[in-house]
Amino acid sequence: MSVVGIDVGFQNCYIAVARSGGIETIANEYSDRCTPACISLASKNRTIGNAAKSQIITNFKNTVHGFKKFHGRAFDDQFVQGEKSKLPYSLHKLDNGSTGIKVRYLNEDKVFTIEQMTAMLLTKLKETSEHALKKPVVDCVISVPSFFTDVERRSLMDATQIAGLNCLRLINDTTAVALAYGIYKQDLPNPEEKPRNVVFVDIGHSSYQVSVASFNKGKLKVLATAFDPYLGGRNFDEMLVEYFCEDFKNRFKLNVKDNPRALLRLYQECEKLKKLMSANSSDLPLNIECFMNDIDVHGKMNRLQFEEMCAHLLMRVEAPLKSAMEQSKLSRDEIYAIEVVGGATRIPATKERISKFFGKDISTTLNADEAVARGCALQCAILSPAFKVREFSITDAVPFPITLRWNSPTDESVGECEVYSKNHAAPFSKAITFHKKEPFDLEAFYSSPHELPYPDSRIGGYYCVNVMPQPDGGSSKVKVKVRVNMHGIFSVSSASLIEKQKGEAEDVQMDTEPAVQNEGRPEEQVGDADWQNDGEKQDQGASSSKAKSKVKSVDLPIWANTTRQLDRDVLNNFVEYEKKMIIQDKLEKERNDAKNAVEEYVYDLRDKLCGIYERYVTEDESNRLTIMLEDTENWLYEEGEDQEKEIYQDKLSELKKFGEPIEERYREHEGRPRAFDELGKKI
Ligand code: ATP
Ligand code: K
Ligand code: MG
Repeated sequence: MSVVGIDVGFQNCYIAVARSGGIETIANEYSDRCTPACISLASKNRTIGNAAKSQIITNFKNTVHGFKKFHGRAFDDQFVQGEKSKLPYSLHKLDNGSTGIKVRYLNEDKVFTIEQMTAMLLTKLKETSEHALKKPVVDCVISVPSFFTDVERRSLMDATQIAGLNCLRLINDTTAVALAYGIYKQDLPNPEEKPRNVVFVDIGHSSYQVSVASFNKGKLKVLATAFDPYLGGRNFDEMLVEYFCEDFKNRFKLNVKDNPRALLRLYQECEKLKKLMSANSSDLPLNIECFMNDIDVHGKMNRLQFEEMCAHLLMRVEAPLKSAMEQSKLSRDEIYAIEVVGGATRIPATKERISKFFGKDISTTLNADEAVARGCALQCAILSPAFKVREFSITDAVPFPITLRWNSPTDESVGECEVYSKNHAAPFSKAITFHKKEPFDLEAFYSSPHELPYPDSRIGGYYCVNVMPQPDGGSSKVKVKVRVNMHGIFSVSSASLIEKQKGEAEDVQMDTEPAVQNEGRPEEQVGDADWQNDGEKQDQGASSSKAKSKVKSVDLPIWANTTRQLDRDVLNNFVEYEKKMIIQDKLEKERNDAKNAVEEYVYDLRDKLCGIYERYVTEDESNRLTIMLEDTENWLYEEGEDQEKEIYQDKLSELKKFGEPIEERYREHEGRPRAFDELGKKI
């Protein structure tokens, strides 16, 4: 099994793998450890990552980026609508109401779902890791913002399936960072000692997350999480862009916002300027040649100006820190360290704000870009039976409280109960006992919609069927198991009818007050009603197993209806389509490689004809070949520009028929003394 951790960022993705030497962040084919979350669709193929990023301006309508937070969101969602006007590509409302992305692909208009877009990105990251590990990659752990709700997580899980990955765990960004921080620490307090409390801060391109975690030897527990899902580096870029749009309007009479290409260029330049300002407080120039209408523009900015301009953004740094600390019930002097990661924490003013809040220096002992991916790989290694890693238990926290509501069609007894409070340990299973004479409905939802960064608080509906009265006409005891699994996804995982055994005391529990007990046993899986690809084996953080009382239990089916999850058939179609696109990309790459091979051969042979081969060709031969090479070169720019792979291969063999005999003559001659040398050395 493969041990791979993937940080799927809004802007930047990183991969870490476990190799014999330990956890290693790997580079892609551009020797870059960062793969941009960017996909460019074209008439013959798609390009993903670095190559796609370079198409953002040239192919802006079909180059897709900044879509991570559309997962699980309806097209009419306020957030989606707000983003839509800022995107260079088009969004499209899908039949089921969710958000689609409309592009030109293979010379056709095509709408992809968000799951498909992320799957494309994952395909690329999968290939990069396969290349590094030199073996197929299926199992992995993927990071997710801690504030992602059930629907968003399910949507991301669908994407992993489309890409052919088996995601063992969706791990919260800050939890991955905490793991990367803690697992190698030799000096953590013993289990019976006071834990070490550390605050983790991750400010990325699109969002800001905070968590407080406590560490003892061999374990970490997330005490609290807080976030500003809409604050990240891109907000700072936007401020700069706004400023320069205004500036260029005044000084150059340019309407930048009317020109998508110019606007995209301005975004790129402003991001560069922002980064430069992190290292330099003096006036810095912003110059763009041939910006719009053949006009070169120039402007300047310094850090102080920038900070004033972004004061309202910087003010937002405090709230999540305050919230996380309040939830954790710790005082500031009980905090051992504040560890910051994520690109936007490099803005000096964000760091200052964090440091000021705690009244102490912040630590940057972790790699700001790679810590999330490394944490993911470590979690994958822990879950992998094939990989030895020190024992380390991770208890995460439920970010939003979850309530379960129930009712029966006829007896109209409605009741509800908060099954997971805020910051409840996760993953975690619970059992709830009902006394029912007939099938009943369960409905799960987030208890406090006002604090949810998502417009819909519903999680799912579940119908518990085959419930009948006892032979004596009394209520049956139905035990329903619910859980928040390894991915942070809620489910009603099973239901069973507990048949009363003789002598057992009559249970007096009321329907409206179900017994909620904590279960420490591993969960069995419900048939096809439930989430299929669940890597969870055993919940952590649960108490020890309870002694089983002497009862007979009969499994009951549950019909689950989870909001806005992809239909199995649709998902399978997407899996097939992704495979097709992978093949298409491969064929296109081979075709291009074949074309490049012809071109390279032409240049190489031409060079050598007047160089090292000169002594081995007659003048006649050389002239004939030179003409041939020139013809081929012209052909490549004309009718040969866009041909099938085989045509290029034929062209190359045709040239080689003439080129190779010369090469052989040359080798034979040049090779003789060398072979002799080598032989000489051996003796
Ligand atoms: P998210 O976590 O929101 O999904 P991400 O993981 O892709 O996004 P990161 O890679 O952590 O985001 O951070 C990218 C952001 O950090 C960008 O806005 C980038 O401009 C910013 N950034 C990177 N380096 C610097 C720097 N030296 N100074 C200021 N900002 C920087
Ligand atoms: K990242
Ligand atoms: Mg990130």
